[in-house]
Amino acid sequence: MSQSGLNISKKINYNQYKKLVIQDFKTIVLSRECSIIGRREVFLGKGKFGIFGDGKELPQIAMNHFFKNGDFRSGYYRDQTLLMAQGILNPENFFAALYAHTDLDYEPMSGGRQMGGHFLTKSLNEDGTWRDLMKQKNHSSDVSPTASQMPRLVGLAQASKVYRNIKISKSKKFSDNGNEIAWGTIGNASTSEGMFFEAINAAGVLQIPMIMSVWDDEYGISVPNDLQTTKSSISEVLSGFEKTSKKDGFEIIRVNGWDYPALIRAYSKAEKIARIDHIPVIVHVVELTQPLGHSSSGSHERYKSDKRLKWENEHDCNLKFKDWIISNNICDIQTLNKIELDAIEVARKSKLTAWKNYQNPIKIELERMKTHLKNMYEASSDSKQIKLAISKLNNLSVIEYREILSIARSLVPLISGFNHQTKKDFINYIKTLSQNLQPKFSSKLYSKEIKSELIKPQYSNDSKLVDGRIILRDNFDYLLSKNDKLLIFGEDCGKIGGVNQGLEGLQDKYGEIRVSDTGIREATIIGQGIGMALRGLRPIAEIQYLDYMLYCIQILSDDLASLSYRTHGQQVAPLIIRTRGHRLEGIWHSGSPMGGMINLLRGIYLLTPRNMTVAAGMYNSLLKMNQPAVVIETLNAYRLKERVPSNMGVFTYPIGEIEILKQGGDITIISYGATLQIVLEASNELQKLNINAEVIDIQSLIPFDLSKQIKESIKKTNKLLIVDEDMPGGGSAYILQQLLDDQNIYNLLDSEPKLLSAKEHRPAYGTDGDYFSKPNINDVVEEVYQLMNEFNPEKFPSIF
Ligand SMILES: Cc1ncc(C[n+]2csc(CCOP(=O)(O)OP(=O)(O)O)c2C)c(N)n1
Ligand SMILES: [Mg+2]
Repeated sequence: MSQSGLNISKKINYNQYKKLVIQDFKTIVLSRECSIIGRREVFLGKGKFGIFGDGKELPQIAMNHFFKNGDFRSGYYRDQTLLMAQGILNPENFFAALYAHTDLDYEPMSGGRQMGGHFLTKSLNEDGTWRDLMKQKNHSSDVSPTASQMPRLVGLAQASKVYRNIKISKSKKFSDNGNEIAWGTIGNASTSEGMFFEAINAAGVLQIPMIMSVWDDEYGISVPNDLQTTKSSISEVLSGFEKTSKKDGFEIIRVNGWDYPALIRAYSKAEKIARIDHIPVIVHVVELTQPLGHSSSGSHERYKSDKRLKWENEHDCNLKFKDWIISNNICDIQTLNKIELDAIEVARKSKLTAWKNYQNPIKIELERMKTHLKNMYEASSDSKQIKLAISKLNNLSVIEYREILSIARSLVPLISGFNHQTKKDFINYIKTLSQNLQPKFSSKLYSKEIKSELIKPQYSNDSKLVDGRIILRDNFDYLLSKNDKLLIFGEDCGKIGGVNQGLEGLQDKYGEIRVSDTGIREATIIGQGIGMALRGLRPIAEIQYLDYMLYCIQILSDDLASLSYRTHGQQVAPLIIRTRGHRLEGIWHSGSPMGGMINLLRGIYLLTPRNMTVAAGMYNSLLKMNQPAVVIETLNAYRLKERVPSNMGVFTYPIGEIEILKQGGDITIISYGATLQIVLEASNELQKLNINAEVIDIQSLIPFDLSKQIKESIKKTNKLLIVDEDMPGGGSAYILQQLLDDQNIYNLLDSEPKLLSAKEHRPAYGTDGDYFSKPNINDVVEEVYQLMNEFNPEKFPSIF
């Protein structure tokens, strides 16, 4: 049927149509009421910050009619109406998020970890197995940094193309022949970000089913469109991406955000094109407003003219929808007014219930704490401080765990002289409460751990010595043959099989979907990986060189690294990032920005295999887990000779375990990646000087030495040198911190722990540039010798 353009997939009669329109009206007014009350709650101090979907309700309710089970959204903080329409977010959940309720039963999006307006749906069951994503509408977990939803959107849409074009076993939970759409939403101003343009270009090249809606309210906080976008119009700017009869591209639709029938027509058209033909679509939704301003911080009256504010009042999409319903005789004004009043009541009650649910467990702890204090007060002769603490607890204006614990913990040192069973109970209570609460804020940084095992590479008597890259290639070949969900892609990965030939011939063997070339666009290469991993595939995304990780470090950090944590483990993207690094030549080709990666990528494993057999073993281990990881292959090892294992694809290296490469009793030298070769050579030199060094390959920076084996070595040698080609205070500082904090090595050392790293600048070009920029054999030998000299000058007299 086509009532005023409403053209949803099922045929319906006029009465059903009217019902549907009225239901839409109910949803948008309820959503609006939640925003209004939410903003007030923040002003009352009950929430820290509020950002809401007011002014964007109508396009979302229209979009909802075409959003099917199996589809995915990758959007931003304005999308509450869509989730409400889909029954995924109710007003109580909405307010629970505003209060940061830590219980997932009440705040199912992130258990209070994300600020409100950041949504998701569960992709995993409690036991870590996949839910049936085809039986639900899916929302990939929102992030705050503007446009960071874009890279992942490309991957979510690309997954449909993969599922349509190749046969994949056990894929029923993820796709029905690739008919799923990835729905993107973004604010007009956020389209100024580079990632937006990168993602649009990638989607146009890939021709994938993505519908990109731009909610255009003409502002990005206070900055108007003429300062954001050329020609002040993103659809005009993007017109070069439009498809023609001869060339693939985007369908571009422009529509007013207050015009319900036009919106329905726009999304109906967009859906068909994207779902059936896999043509990407941009829907530029213009003439939207922000009735409550950008967020709870500040008001838009500060930067919008009276004329603009008047225009916004008149073009409020909810108001225009109401007018349209009345003028088309779909419903009378009294009924609509009643719906609005009911919405206010529902929102108000939901707010009260959500607040009560949030406060109840805290109040229980408050009472328990008071009881402990009371018991101590009664047992103590000098009880002034306890009395003061009780009075503070009695007079709290806000009841939160912080206040309760902080008052109690501040009291502890003040009553150090008081010894009584009641005090022991009090201290135990503080400990138990803290232990119970901490995981609510700190758990699930990493995916559920599956302990990896060591299946040693086996070698036949006649096993050949080959270039390391052959081992990688043959291992990938085996993996691709056994795991039909595995895809490998990146710059130069397809046709030529990788810049170091680790994928040689594999595109010919497995086709252009499974082993593919991409454009030079690191952020969306990662986005392809994240999105496809969220839809059940096993992507390996290649970043050509370690130095270029900087181009995608933001998305790795903000999206992938935080995914398990921010979703409370309800979503995972087991993406493997393959890259190569250490010790090439020059400023942009031999950096080892490990410190930066270690600090920015917590949540992602960071692995540094010293050769290609270890690298292959790590890939084999990772593919058994659900944990994202970066594997840095050692650049100068592709052409070093390694023996060919007979159990290719099967052998594994345990993740987070060190390997002792040389036994010794005088000093422990630890390193990883390319510097290991230098350390090994240096240890041979040291042997000639009667110094027997134990050389340890860390192999895995995150996680770090899970079995705490380095400590055992230091117990024996009592001396430590860390060799790292990162800058001073980078990777080496992290390694020492791990050893001090987690392995308690301080008391085991007979002398100061030494850190040998590169110079502070990026490495200079050429052989001499390398020698003078990064630690070399002489540096290692001299550093160790000096340490031995300080320890035993008689045996090791000064050499300088
Ligand atoms: C990378 C980054 N820079 C700045 C911000 C702060 N910020 C949050 S929202 C916003 C404006 C976004 O405007 P727009 O994309 O038009 O969306 P709207 O809020 O108007 O719906 C800004 C600057 C951010 N979240 N991320
Ligand atoms: Mg805007």
